[in-house]
Amino acid sequence: MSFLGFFKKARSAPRTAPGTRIYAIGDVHGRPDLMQMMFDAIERREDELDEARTQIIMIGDIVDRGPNSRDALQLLFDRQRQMPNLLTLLGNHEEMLLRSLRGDEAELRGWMTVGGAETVASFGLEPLKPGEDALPFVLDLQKAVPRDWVEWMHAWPLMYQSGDYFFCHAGIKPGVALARQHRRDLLWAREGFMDDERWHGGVVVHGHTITETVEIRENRIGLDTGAYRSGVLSAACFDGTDVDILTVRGESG
Ligand SMILES: [Mn+2]
Repeated sequence: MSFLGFFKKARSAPRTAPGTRIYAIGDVHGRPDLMQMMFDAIERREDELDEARTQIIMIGDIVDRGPNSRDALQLLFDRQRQMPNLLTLLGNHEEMLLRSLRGDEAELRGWMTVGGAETVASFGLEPLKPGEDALPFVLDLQKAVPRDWVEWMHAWPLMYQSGDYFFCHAGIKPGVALARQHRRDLLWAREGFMDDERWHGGVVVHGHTITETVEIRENRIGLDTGAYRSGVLSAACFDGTDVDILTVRGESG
């Protein structure tokens, strides 16, 4: 065994920051029913445990594709007020929503084709049709989405770190230090990341790319089980060196 190989093997098991338990929840995509089920499942587990040291992280992509993004945001917004230990990371779909709200027409037209149409419908709007004038639509959208929700979403961070775990929506660019990752990679990474086997300096916990079950590798953990169409929302609980998987099941989309 090479010297380097020895060190690779000998690296101790990844762990959370001392005394911290973290639940990370995968892409919700317009399924408040499943989000509610997951909060209930976590609460049942936490009943006899110390809530003060528990952090809950939504991995991003609360909106789009699924049937009820408006109610998903409402549920999360209300929860956030009761739970200071709930943190939502920005997903690429929130990025598209926020850019569309600012009047970026190219972004808006692209967003309509990747799940944004379902989101605007959940806010009571007709999706923008190709060739239709974008400006009146943007003004309607700005009226439909509550201003305090927009400010709240603008404040969602791109990443969160605890001990050896690095949480972000999509992934990272391998070969670049975790602290130096670009916004675009954190929100959109897929090719070049999913199959990379290098150690990234932390275990990257992410959503964004759908897998049938939670995918646990040495250097990354994928949580997106395609809730909007599978009816399966997944989460992982990290506590010291322990990792547990939680899933809730509802109707498939
Ligand atoms: Mn997603």
